Amino acid sequence: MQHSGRLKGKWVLITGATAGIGEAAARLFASEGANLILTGRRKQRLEKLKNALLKEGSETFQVEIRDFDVRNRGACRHCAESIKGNIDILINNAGLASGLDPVDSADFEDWDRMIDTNIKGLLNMTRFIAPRMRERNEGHIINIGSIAGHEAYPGGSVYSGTKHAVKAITQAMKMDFHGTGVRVSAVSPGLVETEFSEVRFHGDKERASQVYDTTTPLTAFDVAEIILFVVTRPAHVNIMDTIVLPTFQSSSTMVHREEK
Ligand code: NDP
Ligand code: 8X3
Repeated sequence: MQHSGRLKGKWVLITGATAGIGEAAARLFASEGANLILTGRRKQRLEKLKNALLKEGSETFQVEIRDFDVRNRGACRHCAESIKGNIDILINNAGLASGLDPVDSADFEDWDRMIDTNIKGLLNMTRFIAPRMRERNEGHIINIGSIAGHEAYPGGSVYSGTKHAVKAITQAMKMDFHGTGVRVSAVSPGLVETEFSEVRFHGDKERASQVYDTTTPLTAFDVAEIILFVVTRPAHVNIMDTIVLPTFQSSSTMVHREEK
């Protein structure tokens, strides 16, 4: 892995680094020389990723892992307290959609899972990491939103509601840090081929693959590159949000599909 070193010496905490966008960001940020704290519930995946990054990369960056559930506030606090140094960049990426059912028949557990992870998990991590950013008068918080945070679609009432909340939280957080050097941004992608749909359809791989197979979605790396762009702007530049769609997607419900 070639280091260009733009993030050399920076400490970056990525939630949900065991798959998809979080994992791609970990790989890309490692290639920029960042020190990483990678989190997620699946410990074995974190260990595997850590070993792969350290093997491929030079010895000039460090990788730490923490396995916990962002819905568990105590575990989030414990993670933050276990970090001795300063976090320069917090990427609140852990999140999911669970189900695609209309509001009158959707599953209550799906709702709780999305609300507790996408909203409260993001808030938990921010609450425990951000105070030290304020103290130091620097830091950057990136919240992974979605096109679903800018528009709604049938079956997406709660997922879309959580991502609209991420948008509102990002705007208010920016105001909370008004006048400081702490930056707050969102990155809001459309369709990205990750484990997202498999999780949404409760492990139904065939249904999940149908979401991506007849179109050309974004890759997790595409989104990681956008995150990298956002965090590598000069200190006086704060990108508030970036909506990034595949060329074949024009809204949440308009996806151009062709048999491949
Ligand atoms: P993946 O399912 O591939 O990855 C999700 C990550 O979140 C995993 O690392 C998972 O880790 C972690 N995660 C989920 N729940 C929890 C939890 N309770 N505690 C800790 N970690 C958790 O999906 P994506 O990479 O696509 O999703 C990443 C983010 O991007 C999400 O916020 C999603 O809403 C957003 N997004 C995705 C889009 C898409 O089309 N894929 C489009 C727009 C936004 P583990 O299971 O090990 O805990
Ligand atoms: C994921 C994109 O359109 O499937 O946030 O909700 S979508």
